Amino acid sequence: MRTQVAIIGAGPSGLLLSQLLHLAGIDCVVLERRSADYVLSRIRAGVLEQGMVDMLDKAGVSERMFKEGLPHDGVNMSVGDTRLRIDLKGLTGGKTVMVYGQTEVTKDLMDAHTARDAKVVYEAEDVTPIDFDTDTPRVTYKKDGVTHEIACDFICGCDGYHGVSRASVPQDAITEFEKVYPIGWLGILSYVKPVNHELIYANHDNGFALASMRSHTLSRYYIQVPVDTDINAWPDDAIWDELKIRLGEEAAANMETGPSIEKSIAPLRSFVAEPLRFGRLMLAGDAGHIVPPTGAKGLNLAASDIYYLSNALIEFYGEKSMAGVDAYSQKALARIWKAERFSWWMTMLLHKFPDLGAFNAKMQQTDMDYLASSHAAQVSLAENYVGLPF
Ligand code: RFL
Ligand code: PHB
Repeated sequence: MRTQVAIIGAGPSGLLLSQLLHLAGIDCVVLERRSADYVLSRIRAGVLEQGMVDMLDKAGVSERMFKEGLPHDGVNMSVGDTRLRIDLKGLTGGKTVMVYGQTEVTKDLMDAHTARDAKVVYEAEDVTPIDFDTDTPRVTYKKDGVTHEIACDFICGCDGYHGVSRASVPQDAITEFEKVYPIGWLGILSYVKPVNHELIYANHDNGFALASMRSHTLSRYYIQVPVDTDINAWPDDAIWDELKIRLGEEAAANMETGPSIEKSIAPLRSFVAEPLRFGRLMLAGDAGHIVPPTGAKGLNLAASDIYYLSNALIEFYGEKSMAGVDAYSQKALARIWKAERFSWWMTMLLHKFPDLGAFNAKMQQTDMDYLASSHAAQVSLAENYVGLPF
């Protein structure tokens, strides 16, 4: 089999890339290790930047998002005694974010692929990128016990943090930067009315909590827990009780509680691989970098990678030029590092750390007090939260 671009991974990165390349008349095949249902069962991101919303629109998969998504003009934060609403729209000259779940984005992309009978192979085993240091790369995989080989011009590794693409690169060709935090987020999804019409990020003495949502009837909450926490130690009632404590009295009074329909713990990590291109293999999304979820940047960074990468490939096929491909890694990394900085800063501001020490605790409270009193600091937070330009 031959294609122009072989894409490994059918998460949001891989499917968005495949959709944009298809619209530009470029042939591609997507290889996904899991089933479509499994991919859709992973509850992850909920907040989309304007840039990502625009890309989904350009990809022709925005109809349901505009109907069902919730545009948010502001976001709320509380640290110790300091409470603050960040007026995203007012501070950024009119920019907002869209609350629309990653599951829904992925489903819309999958439906668009199904509608055009696109080549997406689910439950592809042993996917292996080969010869990407030559001009004739290949990918092999097994399906139903039969081995297949795809010859292509480029391989795009959109296979997440644990994928095969980054792992296939020789160790001496890649530099990895990492910070692991000793905490995780315990998240629950429940069919209850959101406690507030906008998100609330809170740093309480007991630790971080976040009140988020997927719709007017579906809420998503998180609490900070030690990273090695056994999820069975947190029955639903205990989570609701803790949320009421950490989110404060007003939220507690408004909080509707109910059974969880999903519950999971995600570790917090900052990670960047450099470079993102190895000959004819390019990494995009979580395959190349991870941010802690505090700034809501992971999915949005995946989208900006795909913006640069799809344009580079369209330039290659349209103008027979490698210039865009050559520049991909550097362009993407410049934006990635800024989102890494913002996510790290939000994480350090909003969590309780076991070994923080008295000085750093003072810095945390002072950072928040400064934010509450400085227009410039609020503009900085707002422009990062709605997303820096591509
Ligand atoms: P994904 O979604 O991990 O998809 C990768 C796909 O590749 C497949 N795969 C393979 N396929 C073939 N062969 C192999 N060897 C393979 N290995 C893996 C996988 O099965 C999978 O289907 O990466 P992608 O597409 O780059 O997308 C990245 C986003 O998923 C991620 O950055 C966000 O979810 C991060 N994130 C958030 N991002 C935001 O922008 N806003 C948020 O509000 C936000 N909240 C979150 C988050 C992530 C969280 N968790 C659980 C990590 C909240 C949480 C709790
Ligand atoms: C979510 O709704 O899942 C969510 C929202 C904001 C974040 C992280 C996750 O910063």
